[in-house]
Amino acid sequence: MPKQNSVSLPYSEVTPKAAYLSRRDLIKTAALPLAAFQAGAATKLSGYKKSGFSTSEKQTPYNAITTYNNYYEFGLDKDMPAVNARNFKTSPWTIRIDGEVAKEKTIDFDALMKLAPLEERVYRLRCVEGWSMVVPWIGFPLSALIKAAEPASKAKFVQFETYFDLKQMPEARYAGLPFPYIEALRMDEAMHPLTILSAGLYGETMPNQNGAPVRLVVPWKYGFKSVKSIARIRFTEKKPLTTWTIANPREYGFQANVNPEVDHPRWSQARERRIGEFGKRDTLKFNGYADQVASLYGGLDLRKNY
Ligand SMILES: Nc1nc2c(c(=O)[nH]1)N[C@H]1C(S)=C(S)[C@@H](COP(=O)(O)O)O[C@H]1N2
Ligand SMILES: [Mo]
Repeated sequence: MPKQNSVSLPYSEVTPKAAYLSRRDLIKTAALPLAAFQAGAATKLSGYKKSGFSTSEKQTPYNAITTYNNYYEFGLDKDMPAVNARNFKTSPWTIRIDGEVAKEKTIDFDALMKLAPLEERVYRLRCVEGWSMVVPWIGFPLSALIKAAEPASKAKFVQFETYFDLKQMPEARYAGLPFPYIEALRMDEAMHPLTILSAGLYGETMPNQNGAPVRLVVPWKYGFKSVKSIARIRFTEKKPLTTWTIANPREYGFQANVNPEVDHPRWSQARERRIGEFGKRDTLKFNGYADQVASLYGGLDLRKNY
């Protein structure tokens, strides 16, 4: 759907041969119900294992996760995406992979889901607006896709682009943002084992309002980095632009690491409200993932690089 003229390559063409062969057994045991992903409406997923990277904190109820959303292409209010994205067409789906890669290609959703076994990762998600959730995502490390994409040694950044169609997303007109929505990570952030592509939550395929059919999740960064409904992944040598730095560079930096010590210019980032709970709790540096990710930012002044 994203690009009419795109050609879907078979799985074997987007995966280095050795990796393909060694992964075959994994895929057998993963037993993915691929047909489930094509159904459109939320469908049960099975065959995924629980990841040790998960938090044991209380999970935010499904109903809250799926009705309190930021997805500006589908409206500005938190309850609008659930309504306006109801008929969003997410099948068939392809992702274009281009830029500094051995060979530019288009991968379709089924092939993407075969790159690695699915895992459940329960992560905290914190928005720069000051609310947070605990979400049981289903996905796999983005690194699996990056390896399959065979980036050139020149590639230092990965840029993500959301699918955009004004016909399906008429509310986008009022968002005051340039679309398609774009975000980017440094290559080392993108390769980090906590960074995942997610195709579902709470044991079901991804609801449209949460970024169906597949979205990024980077748990130590503010929510806006976690781009939804990915249509394109581009490898670049130079630091790419991002939607929020184009819209307001003073308020939304490229790094966007969750950091209670660095305020947003108009409000504090020290505390947060967990959706569905009363009162506020302290925000943790790197959203509580400092042990795993702080070393990525050694020597970087996080006040300047926010
Ligand atoms: N395409 C797209 N992706 C997006 C957004 C958006 O408006 N458009 N909002 C971001 C913001 S600000 C947040 S906080 C998270 C919210 O994810 P959730 O609705 O699944 O909680 O999605 C991010 N990804
Ligand atoms: Mo956000």
